[in-house]
Amino acid sequence: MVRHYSLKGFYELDRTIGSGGFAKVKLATHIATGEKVAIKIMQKAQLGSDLSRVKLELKALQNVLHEHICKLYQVIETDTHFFIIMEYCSGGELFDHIVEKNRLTESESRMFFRQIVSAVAYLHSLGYAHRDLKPENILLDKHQNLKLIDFGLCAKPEGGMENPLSTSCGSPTYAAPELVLGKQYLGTEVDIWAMGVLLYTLLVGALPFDDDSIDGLYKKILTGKYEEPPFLSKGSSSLIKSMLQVDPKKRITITELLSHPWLTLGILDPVELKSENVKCYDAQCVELMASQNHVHKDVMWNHLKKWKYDYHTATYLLLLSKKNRGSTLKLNNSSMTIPIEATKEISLTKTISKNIANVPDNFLVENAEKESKSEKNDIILNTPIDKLLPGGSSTVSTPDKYKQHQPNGFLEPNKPSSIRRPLKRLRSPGPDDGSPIPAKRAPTERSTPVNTPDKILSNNTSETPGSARRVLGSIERSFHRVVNVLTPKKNEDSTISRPMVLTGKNLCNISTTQYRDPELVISDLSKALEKKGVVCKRKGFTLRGKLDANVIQNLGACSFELEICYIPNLGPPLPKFSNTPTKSILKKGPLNFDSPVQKSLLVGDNKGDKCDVSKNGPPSAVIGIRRKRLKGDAWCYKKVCEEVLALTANEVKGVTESSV
Ligand code: 6BB
Repeated sequence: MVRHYSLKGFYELDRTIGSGGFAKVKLATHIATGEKVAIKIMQKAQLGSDLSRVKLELKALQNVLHEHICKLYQVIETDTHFFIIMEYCSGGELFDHIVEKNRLTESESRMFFRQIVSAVAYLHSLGYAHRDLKPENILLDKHQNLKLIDFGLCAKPEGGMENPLSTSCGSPTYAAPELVLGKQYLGTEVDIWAMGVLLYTLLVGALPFDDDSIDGLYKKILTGKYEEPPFLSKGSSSLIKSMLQVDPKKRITITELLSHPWLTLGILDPVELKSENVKCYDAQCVELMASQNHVHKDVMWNHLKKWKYDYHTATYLLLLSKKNRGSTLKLNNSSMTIPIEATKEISLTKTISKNIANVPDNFLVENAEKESKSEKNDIILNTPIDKLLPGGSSTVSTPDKYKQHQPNGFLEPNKPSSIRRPLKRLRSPGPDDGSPIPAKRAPTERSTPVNTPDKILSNNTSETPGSARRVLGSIERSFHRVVNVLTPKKNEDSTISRPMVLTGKNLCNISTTQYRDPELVISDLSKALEKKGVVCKRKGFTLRGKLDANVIQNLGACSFELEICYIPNLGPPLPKFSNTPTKSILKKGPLNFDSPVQKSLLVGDNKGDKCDVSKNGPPSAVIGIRRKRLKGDAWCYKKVCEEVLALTANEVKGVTESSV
């Protein structure tokens, strides 16, 4: 475990709560206030051309303040790392929430969608287009408030939102037709289209446009035709239709959206786009901080009002949020304080180009988890926003070496992307849109004929899974939340002789089985997967599998983990072939959670215990299979797992019947 020197005394690092490509997101405690925060940690050496994306995100985050946009607290840059300290959203991804519920009701969708519209309208009013709106980029806090994240693809067109952009970017499944065609487009209009896709996924639990190949997907997007399930109300289907207009000029505008009848139904008020009022003077918070720092309150405020996004900014913003919640305000004396006068201001750009290297190397590495490049020479930089990018411009040209034309007209980097998942984020550099990032690699896909629309709503589950079109195939979007808590320590892996017992709120992304012998589960699972060409590595009671691109349909590569575990306290052991799932996410479809093998899917959050038991497990324990996505696009991965588990279920089911 790496202990980052620059965080020492300021933040207490906890487990990893998310990771994606170049960033690792850790849960941490802000020591002065005791508040939980999320710290996005990036190693500069791994950023490559994505460095400009990080800067773009930082610049945007320092400019925005809205209750439904994940708040930035502090930016720490060292010569090797970026640490971006942000609001902790304990509810995790909206995607997981949809997965958990299969699809949301009209009123819950409305409640969520109003928040999304409010945040996006606010961004548009500041001249930003998000350009990567999708449920994976929307998190939930503990009060069911949505928080938009990931501003790495946002654009602030010079001259305002009326100016067209030309960088094709974002996730293909949420891409508007004009993006697919590689035309110039308006940021506002593509965001509205993506919101249409988003609303559809909330209400239907599936994507409106989906295909196993990119070509097929694009063809569907260009027709603008999607299935309208009968359960959609008139209001919601007409709202979706108004957003999913192929002709961007016929698409509903953000202003019209704010007061759309479906969004105001039962609420009456139009959606508000006002920003949060937290950049104001709060006497109680300023005085508390002044006394902690032994300075006059005016000195304290003079420093705070510069909004340097240093530790003081973080403390102030966190105190304000505590105050808004009605908590007592106090500061922990044991936390590190930074002398206000001594706060350094060093330009990010200068730091990067000069690569400061003369600071003592005093970070600690505690065995295991060694990072490829150590965080040496830490220095906390308090970077004023106007110094983040030269001339304050967000336009950075893309190096030619990353430009590579794709058949679909998008541009992609030459290098394989370790950052993005398959079928994600296609970008082409444009001269005018403030997007510095070259397009991400889309999988090279065979062209497949466009199928007739998938029968997502049909009861026919016999063939290719209608449910593969469902959002809610349940496959472990949320597993990363619990990985550090639940996974046995590394040194236990090879010697572990029995599965772990998962209890309390750890019961997340788990399918229960009818098996009594964990050894049999793991060996049957591994045999079944092997038959399908998925070779798994076994470590203790965990199988780690990797799917190469195109093993299943035309899907991209992804990797996953399946861990055999005991689940106690579920009452008596399940009767043979019992058919009463505790909480089934997949109600139909190939995963067949109603089968004896994968009977129920339990969803919880990431707190709780995990402990060893005697070889046979607790008396009433059920053996479960916990699933975890390691890499891969959410949708793509879900499909892969549905396919894998559907096949596996059948295989293992046979064995189960003869072995239990
Ligand atoms: C953030 C977060 C904040 O996460 C992988 C990438 C804040 C994440 C979080 C969570 C799960 C459980 C509890 C809390 C700012 N930028 C990025 C952030 C990125 C990850 C989201 C999940 N997918 N809280 N959490 F993600």
